[in-house]
Amino acid sequence: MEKLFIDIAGDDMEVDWMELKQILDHSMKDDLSKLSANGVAQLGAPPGGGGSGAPGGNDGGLLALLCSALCKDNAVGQAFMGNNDPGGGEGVVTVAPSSSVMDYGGFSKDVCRSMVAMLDVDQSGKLGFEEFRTLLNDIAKWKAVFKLYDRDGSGRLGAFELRQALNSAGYHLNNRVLNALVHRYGSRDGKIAFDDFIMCAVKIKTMIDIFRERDVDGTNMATFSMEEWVEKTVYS
Ligand SMILES: [Ca+2]
Ligand SMILES: [Ca+2]
Repeated sequence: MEKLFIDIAGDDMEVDWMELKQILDHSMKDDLSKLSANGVAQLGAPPGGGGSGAPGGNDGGLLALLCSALCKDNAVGQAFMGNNDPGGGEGVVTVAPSSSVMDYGGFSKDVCRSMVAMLDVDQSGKLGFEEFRTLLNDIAKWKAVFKLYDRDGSGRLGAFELRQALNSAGYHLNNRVLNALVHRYGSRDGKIAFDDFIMCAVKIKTMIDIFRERDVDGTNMATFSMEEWVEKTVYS
C-alpha cells in the first residue's frame, strides 16, 4: 500500500487533486475494460456456459486493489470486492447492469478537489498517506453501501434508496435535508449516480464530523466564528 501511495504521490509524497483524479479514473477505466472484456468473453462462450470463466476477472480494478489492502473489515471488503457479474446471463444483457454502476465518465475536477479538501486534515492542500488511506477506505465503504442499496442494479439510487443507504451508515437525516441532497446531487429525474453518491456521502460525513467536533457535550448545538465557518465550508 505504501509503495502504491508513493507511486501515485510522486516526489512531493502527497496526492494532489490531479493525482487523485488520475488514480480514480484509471481504476474505473480498468473496471470498464474488464467488464467489456467479460462481455466479449461471454458473447463468445457456448450457450449455457454461464460465464464462469475468469474468476476475479471483475475484481473492481486498481481501486479495489488499493482498497482491499485497507479494508480490514471483512464484510465491507467482501461487499466491495463482491462480484458485479450477475452470472449466467448472455453477452450484452449481462454486462449492461454491471457496467452502468461504473459508467459515469470519470470523476470531475470539482469532485476531486472537494475530496482532497475534505480529507486534508493538516491543510497542506494535498493528501498525505494517512489522509489518502482514509479517503480510499471511505470510498470503498460507500461503494459497498451503494451496491447494497441499488437493488435493481441500475447504477443509480432513488431518493428512498438514498435514505436507506445513509441510514445504514448511521446518518439519519430529515426529509428536508434528503430533498436538498437529491436536488444537489441527483439527476433531473431525482436519481443519484455512483460518483454523485460518493461525493454526497463523503460530504455529509465531513460536515457532520466538523459539527460534532464542536458539539462536544452533545447538545446538538455548535459554535463557530464567521471566519471559521467560512473556512470550513469553502475548503470542502
Ligand atoms: Ca504529488
Ligand atoms: Ca494534507
